[in-house]
Amino acid sequence: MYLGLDASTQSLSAILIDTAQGEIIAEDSVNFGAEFPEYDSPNGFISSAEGVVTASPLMWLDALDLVLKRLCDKGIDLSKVRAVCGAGQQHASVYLNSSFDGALGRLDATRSLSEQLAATLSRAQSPIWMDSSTSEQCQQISDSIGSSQKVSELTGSVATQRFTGPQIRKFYQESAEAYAQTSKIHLNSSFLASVLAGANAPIDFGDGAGMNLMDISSNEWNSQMLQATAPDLSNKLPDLKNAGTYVANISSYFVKKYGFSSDCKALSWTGDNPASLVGMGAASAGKVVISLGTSDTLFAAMPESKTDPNGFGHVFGNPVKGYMSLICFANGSLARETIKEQHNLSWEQFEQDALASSPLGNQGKLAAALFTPEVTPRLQEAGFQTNQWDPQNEPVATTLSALLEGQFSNMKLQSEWMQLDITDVLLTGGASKNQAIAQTIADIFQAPVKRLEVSSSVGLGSAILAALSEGANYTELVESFCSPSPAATLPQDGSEIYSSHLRDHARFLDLLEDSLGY
Ligand code: XUL
Repeated sequence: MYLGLDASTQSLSAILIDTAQGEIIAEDSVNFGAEFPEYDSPNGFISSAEGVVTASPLMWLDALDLVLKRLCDKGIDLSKVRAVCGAGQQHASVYLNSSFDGALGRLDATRSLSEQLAATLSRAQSPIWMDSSTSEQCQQISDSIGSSQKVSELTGSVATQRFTGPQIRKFYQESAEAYAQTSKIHLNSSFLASVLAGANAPIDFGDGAGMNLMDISSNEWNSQMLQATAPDLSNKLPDLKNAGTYVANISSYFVKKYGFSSDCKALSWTGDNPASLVGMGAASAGKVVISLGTSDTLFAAMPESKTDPNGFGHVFGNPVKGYMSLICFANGSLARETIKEQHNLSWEQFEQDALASSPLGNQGKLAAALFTPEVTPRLQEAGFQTNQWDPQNEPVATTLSALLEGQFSNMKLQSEWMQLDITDVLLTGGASKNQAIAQTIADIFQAPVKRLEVSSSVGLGSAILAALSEGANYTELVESFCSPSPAATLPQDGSEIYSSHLRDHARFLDLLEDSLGY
């Protein structure tokens, strides 16, 4: 059996697979906001002034303890787990002092992880991917390297606000002393992998590429980028290795507390999007995935590294082979939820109203949901922006249509640099069950939309990486675990409407960029 963990923005989930039987044995999930009100993070993070968004690494540790306890309480025998792998929300960084290594080796199973590791943090909160407070640092890094184009050539992305390098630079500039006392900077993924292994785990090429620090062609830390970011950084970063690399046998804390075998292997983790690529069976080129989570993302495997000329898209390492392209939209599920709440709708009503809404193209009524600063394209937080129509004077269905068509028209437009030949769209993430969303995507991308049988492609991808580390065959695992459900949502016959709609939407976004761009 193999255990995959998914440490995302709002929850930590576990999935246990049996590769011999081709079966999922158990799944469980711990929601941070619901389980840990003491962290004051109802959606898994704390936003403060000036775009600063952080989360507590101790909350992630409490969730790790709780999700494993829940599996045990369900009667799952964790001694059968041969290897554990995982994936974390990308870009989030954890800052640790010199006591971290020793504390990892002495974890006492009668106490909690958070209690024992609290004193090892040199920074109480972790900046996460939703943070948009580092534009100055991005500019400084680009200037120091020469241009944003050069940064993109070196690292696969222009200097990007939510990426880890600019965050590290800001920490160094604002808290030089705490930075000096930091002996290790982990990502969410490598931090949790280290805790499981009881020793520092490497960062993988998928998550490493989301830092603006890794050379995308050699998969090594790039000395120019490290220098442009902060002093002495090479001594503070873990090694870079492939996801699923053996780190150590699982720490005795987990053996004693949750009954893992002392032979169970703790592996290096990856980021949630690279793991999702694996779990969707899309790690070989040819399939495009849309993941609907706190952020919406679109990604696809890419044999060779190709960068986005507009500077919004990214190239990450693909944990199975080669590269993946990705674009991320910050106004994903939380934006849909905001509109749903504003209109007092249940998700069923949201779905029905949006499905029964006005004709394709929404009669030219366009919108962009900007409930948090958007990263693709870069637009300030400005609420529900429309092309001069007032949602108050329209039926709710018009607003819902404008919301969904706006989100996915933007996604289609911003994915053009990838030059994807889209035959099918594979949908995953919490909102993928929503039929109105699937229909909108099918119409805008003019392609059939398919869903995976399993709900968490990130956890599944991690469990698959664990199985691959023991020599399993990816194609066979994809056949057993990643078959899309037979039913597809087909596009309605609206290709002409949508090509003119997309042109209108592109013009609308240009205007928004003039007034709200940052
Ligand atoms: C990707 C990104 C988000 C996070 C969400 O670049 O920032 O999709 O990975 O967890």
